[in-house]
Amino acid sequence: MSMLIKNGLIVTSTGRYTADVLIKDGKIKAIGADLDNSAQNIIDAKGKYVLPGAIDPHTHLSMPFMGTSAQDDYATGTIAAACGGVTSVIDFDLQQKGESIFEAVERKKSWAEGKVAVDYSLHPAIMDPRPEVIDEIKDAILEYGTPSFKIFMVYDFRVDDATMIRLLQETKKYGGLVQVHAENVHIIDHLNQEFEKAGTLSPYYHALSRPNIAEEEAVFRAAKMVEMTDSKIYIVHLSSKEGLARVKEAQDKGINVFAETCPQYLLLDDERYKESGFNGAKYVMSPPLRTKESNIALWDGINRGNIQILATDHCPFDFSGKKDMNGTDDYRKIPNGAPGIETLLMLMHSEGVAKGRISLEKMVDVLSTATAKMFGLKDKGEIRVGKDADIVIFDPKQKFTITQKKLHMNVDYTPYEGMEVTGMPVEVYSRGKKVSQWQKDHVEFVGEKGYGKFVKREPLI
Ligand code: DUC
Ligand code: ZN
Ligand code: ZN
Repeated sequence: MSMLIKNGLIVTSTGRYTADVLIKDGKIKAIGADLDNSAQNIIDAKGKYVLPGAIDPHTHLSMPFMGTSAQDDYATGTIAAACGGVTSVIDFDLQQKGESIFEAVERKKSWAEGKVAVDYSLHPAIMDPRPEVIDEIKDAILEYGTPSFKIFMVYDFRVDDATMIRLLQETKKYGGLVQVHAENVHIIDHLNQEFEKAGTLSPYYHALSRPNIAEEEAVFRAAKMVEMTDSKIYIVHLSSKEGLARVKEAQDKGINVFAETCPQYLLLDDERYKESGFNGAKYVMSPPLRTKESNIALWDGINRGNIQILATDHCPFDFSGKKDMNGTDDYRKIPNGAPGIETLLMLMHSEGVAKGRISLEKMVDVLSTATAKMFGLKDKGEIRVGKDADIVIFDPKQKFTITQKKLHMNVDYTPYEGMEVTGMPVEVYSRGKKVSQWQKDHVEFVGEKGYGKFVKREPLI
């Protein structure tokens, strides 16, 4: 099967140029001017961008959490991904008590089988750090193809600082990476108790219970452990100006601290918790939305290179039935999380590139190229000969008004309802196979459940 994409503007992390792209057997075979027109399928991409598919390295598909489960499974979540121009996901795989890492990886792979519509990998989350599990880190990096490991500094399943140090040392030996959800649990516990005593438990207090300083302190502490072990760490969903300042401070000292942020921390702020009725629950996620000051600081952090990656933290729960299941009188019982996988690329283009906050090349870097490098996806992340043909044909002029009705995520709301975006993915390819297509006023899934493959990642050296 061969395909030729003609006349598109190819965008890389460092530049852009007009050329044709020849695809054979799922790979990019040639890039150049006036390439062989004998391909079976010829697509004219004049006036469009030819982008590498976005990679979302932070999703929680079907994750059991707070008495329920994140609603998108591998089918609905990756169909939504495909429709949004996301052609790879790296999903969190929460180790259960008593499980080995291998068992956790195999369990989650079995959930994906026959369902997953785009390629995927897994980050094991270490939640039961028995000595034999720490010893298994080597095999996870070198054999299972899962070289990055999530840990939480909060929640009941958090790891303590000593475990974190051991994990940093162990991952360093073999080319692994620790990813950390950085919030200080004691600050949060204390404020939860104060708000309980005062009877102030509406959604807005979720944000007040997890102040910027809780993130700042945890980022600082994590960075100190990295300094001590001469290792490296990746801060997931960095949300605050203060947390960013600690990331930058560490980086300026030559400490290997990397960071990711998400569209919600760039585009939304804590005023959302004050929406009428119980609407604020839609934005109950951890860390919470911050102020506009943090939004601005994070855009700056991307442009200065302190934040290397954009991800979604896609973790959807219905507003009716899940968010309000137990939490109408108590923010602590509202399942934490929000949908975002399908809106990642359109928001970053419209709010980022079209509004002049980031360049097109920066967008490609933080959504694809840097992500593939950070996480060892050697065949992904670039429009380059030899790479997988994971390609988004993107129309920078196509308008779309975001509404959950026209999206595919298995949830009853989007935080961006009613927002008009400029620029949409109009054709999306995964290893050369078309998986989604713009049709009149929305994107339709045209791929196949079960087509996606588990991608074994490389050690991260
Ligand atoms: N935060 C969320 O909001 N949801 C999933 C897990 C997390 O850390
Ligand atoms: Zn988290
Ligand atoms: Zn998360």
